Amino acid sequence: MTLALAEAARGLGRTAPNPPVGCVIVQGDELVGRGFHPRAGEPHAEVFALQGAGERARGATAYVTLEPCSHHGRTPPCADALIAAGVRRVVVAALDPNPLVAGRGVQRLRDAGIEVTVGVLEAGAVRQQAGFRSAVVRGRPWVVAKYAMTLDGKVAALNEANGAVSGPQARERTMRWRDELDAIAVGSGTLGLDDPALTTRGVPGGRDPRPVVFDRRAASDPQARAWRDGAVLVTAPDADAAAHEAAGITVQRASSLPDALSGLAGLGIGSVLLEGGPTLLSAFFAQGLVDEVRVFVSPNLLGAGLSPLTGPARPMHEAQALRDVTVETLGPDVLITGLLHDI
Ligand code: AOF
Ligand code: ZN
Repeated sequence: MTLALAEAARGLGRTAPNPPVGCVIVQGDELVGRGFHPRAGEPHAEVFALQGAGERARGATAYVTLEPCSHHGRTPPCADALIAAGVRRVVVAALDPNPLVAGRGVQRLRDAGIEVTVGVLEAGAVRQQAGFRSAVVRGRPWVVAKYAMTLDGKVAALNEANGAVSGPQARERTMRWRDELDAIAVGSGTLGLDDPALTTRGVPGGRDPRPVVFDRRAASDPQARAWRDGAVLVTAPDADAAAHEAAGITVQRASSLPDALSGLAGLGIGSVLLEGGPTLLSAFFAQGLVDEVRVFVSPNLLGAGLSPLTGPARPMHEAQALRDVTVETLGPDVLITGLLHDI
């Protein structure tokens, strides 16, 4: 299953609105087939793994990171393909929350006499599928807030737009996240100050996330670098976005952040990397819309500067505590991650 999860990871950031899924097929102690779902509309992981295995799938065990599908979507049911290939046992990491599947895939395999085990490395699979599962179950994307701060808790110097807080390894890690998440979101303040490219750089075979700009008044420059193909402007219902529309930008109108997030899920966005700035981050945190936090802490001091969050303030006993916390050193920087919601 670890291999199947590694296969699935190759599709991260490329499969929305579908999940990243991996499959390996084992005959005796030999790995005879492997595959992953490359993108929506293309065959599922099981199909590629079965193709690789050929006749050696007969009597074999298939490890799949998601319950094999039982429905005819853009592609035919994987459960039927596994049955037709003569697979003897199927090991599944997590059930598919898609109401069209939801246990029916496993049932169909069992009805055909196949031995099925569910729940192997489930937590890792569910985390890997967070974007898909969040969109299906909650109707909104999985939101990952990311920032880098100094040892005195500042994300930028005063009156200075650019200037990196953290080192090259932290930057490299951020680029990997951009490659793996469906969209990258910033507020209009960041767009105006930094004119960020919001692209993935230095990741071999990397692809760019969909830029999403939260700009309530639609006052941002429609010529900014973020407005490439697929970019989304999130703005108020009554904002004048004519210039953005004329520039071919997708305009998503919403009267609240939860509305905006459902709109993004409707556009097929399952996961969002929220990169700031402080106004947007604060609004998301205040409304309980951040699901996961990834923060770099760097060993330097500014004395004064911009804080990652601007409020509202909480008393200590109401501080938001992260779960499943990880701590990792990346060169001189420390990466702290954790969850605010379960998936
Ligand atoms: C699997 N293996 O590799 C994936 C699955 O439109 P379709 O045919 O691509 O079906 C999409 C749905 O299939 C998706 O919403 C999810 O429920 C499941 N994805 N299932 O057996 C895979 N990607
Ligand atoms: Zn399938």
